[in-house]
Amino acid sequence: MAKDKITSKKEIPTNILTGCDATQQMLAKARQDGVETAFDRAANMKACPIGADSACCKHCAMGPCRLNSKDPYAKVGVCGATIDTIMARNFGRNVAAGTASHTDHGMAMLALFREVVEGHNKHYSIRDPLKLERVAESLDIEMEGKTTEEVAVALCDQLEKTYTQVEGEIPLVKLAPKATLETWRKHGVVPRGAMREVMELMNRTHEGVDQHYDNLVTQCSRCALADGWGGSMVATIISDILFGTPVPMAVEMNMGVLKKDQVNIIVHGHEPNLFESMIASVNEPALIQAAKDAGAEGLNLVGMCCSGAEMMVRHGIPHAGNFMSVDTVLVTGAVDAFTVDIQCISQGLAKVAKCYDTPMFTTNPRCHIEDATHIEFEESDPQACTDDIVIQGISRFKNRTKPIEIPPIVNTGVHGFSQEYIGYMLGGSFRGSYVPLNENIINGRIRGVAGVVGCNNARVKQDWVHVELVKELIKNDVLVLQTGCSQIALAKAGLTSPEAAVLAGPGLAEVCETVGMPPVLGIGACVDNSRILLAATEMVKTGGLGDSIADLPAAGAAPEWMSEKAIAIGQYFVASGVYTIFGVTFPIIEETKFHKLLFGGLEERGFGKWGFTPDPYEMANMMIAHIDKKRKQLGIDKARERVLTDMADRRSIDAA
Ligand code: SF4
Ligand code: MSK
Repeated sequence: MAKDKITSKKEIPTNILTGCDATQQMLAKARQDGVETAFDRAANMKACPIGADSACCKHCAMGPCRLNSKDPYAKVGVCGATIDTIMARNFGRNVAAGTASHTDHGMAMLALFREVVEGHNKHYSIRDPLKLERVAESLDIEMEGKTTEEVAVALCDQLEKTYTQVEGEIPLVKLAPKATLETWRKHGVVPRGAMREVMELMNRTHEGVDQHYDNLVTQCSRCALADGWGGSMVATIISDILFGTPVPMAVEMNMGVLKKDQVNIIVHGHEPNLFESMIASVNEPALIQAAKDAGAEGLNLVGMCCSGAEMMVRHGIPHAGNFMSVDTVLVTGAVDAFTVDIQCISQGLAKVAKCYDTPMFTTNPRCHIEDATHIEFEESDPQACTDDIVIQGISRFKNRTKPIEIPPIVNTGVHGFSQEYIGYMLGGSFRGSYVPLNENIINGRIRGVAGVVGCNNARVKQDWVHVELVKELIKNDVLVLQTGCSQIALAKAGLTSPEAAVLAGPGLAEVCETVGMPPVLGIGACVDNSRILLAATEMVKTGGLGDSIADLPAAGAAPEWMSEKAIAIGQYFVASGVYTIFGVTFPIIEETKFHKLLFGGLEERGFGKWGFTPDPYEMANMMIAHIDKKRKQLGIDKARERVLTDMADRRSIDAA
């Protein structure tokens, strides 16, 4: 199902490669400078069609075996593996890798949390004790007579089971709607612990172990749920408790946030603790003075990708761009220190950084890159690393040799709609409630809810699929929740500001204008997709929209996905009951048994299902048709008479 758009060896016009104006300008400069980017490599290296169909197995040394014939059932691997087994095993390894990435991130956050709450690390503290209490209460942790620290230690013990437990159910699944949990129990997919699920999936995808695609998909679901309702959810919870739960704030976005007369420091990756420390470093008076002594106006800290997404929703730190803009931001010549931690740090960045004399720093023991300087980030002395990087950035500023060109584009959006804040925003600041959201869905002003998330991919026009899809959805009164690089695409297109309500359909626009919110709600990084699961859970628990997540008039999409984490996320949304559509390509052959299971069979069992199309308009139609199907099943397909809700009505809804 591969749909490569960029396959020519010719120099492709930059406006075909990206919908981001700043990236276009910098791509043109890169070409003048003779610097190669990921866009060039994608144009000159066609994706392997056999791999794109997932028709290749290299799980043992009798292969690699390629089942590339017109009839996928005409051949089997040397061991006899069928196309369904091979595709399911490949898919399973994607799910295992994606789950491992999120859970390793979450486990690192939990280890820091334990150090803090046990008093061994004084550099961090609990910034959101209310969130701590809320989560502890939801997990039935006894709080009576306990200090905040004692509750935190008890919570830490509970959450650790998410990773290390070998039997039983991970703790956070009890937050899911009862009917959703019952579906999981019925089909044996409630995760025990993430380590166990990843380990078992890796074993079962080994040569000669699990050779039934259906049984493999069951373990894919169990493993992915250990990510969505486990590793990822814990990472978000701990980040909120330690660094604060996001609330909406205006954020500047795009490459114009770089400043020619300042020392520009970029942080790119995924873990918030490095970035938090960098914030402390750029606010050190001695370092600010050092920057001024070097002739700079000051220190300018800027985020990219998901590190940036976390920091803009907590601190309003400016954001320079998403995954496919990271090469080109270096082409500005304005980046004085380029700092990374883990995930989505492409190796090619080191070469581009070198071309512009930008020092690139890796900081995490899990991610070293040849040609980058490694300065290990130690949580026991965090600023040792980040101060050093700032000092080296100042030195690069002082000795700048390359001409600087910064695209003069800055967009402003409002981001930081955590699932808690959505309740406060719609239901009142004293007692958050999803009742008004549900009411507006039931009365038809809001047709349904869509999660549009995920990456950029060098094989499609950057940002274009995200933006066109979301425009179609909001035009049809679908409220859109966003994470990761997708929300950055929409922010650059100006759709995360309240003024974008004019692009929404009349019902959604009315709600947005009443509340003062954008029709597109940016809620965090890609690891924060668990916030969407919890928002969906709140909608179910609030009532009137069915008993399980699968009943909701909702759908999800990752229109420009590229990473294995995206596959894990997609599978945990599908297993949670959500119709989830991917763009670009999907590693599967249509009309095989494995395809029929993923794209239909799972839904018949009470889960969600997968969908695929590279076309944003078709994707919107598929999502809206699904939302309408769910509205019909719920009996809310006939638009209700629209009645303005006054305060008395609001109080009676709240009291219900
Ligand atoms: Fe080929 Fe089977 Fe080995 Fe895969 S496991 S490479 S299909 S022989
Ligand atoms: S950074 S996983 S490209 S969203 Fe999270 Fe962006 Fe996708 Fe990486």
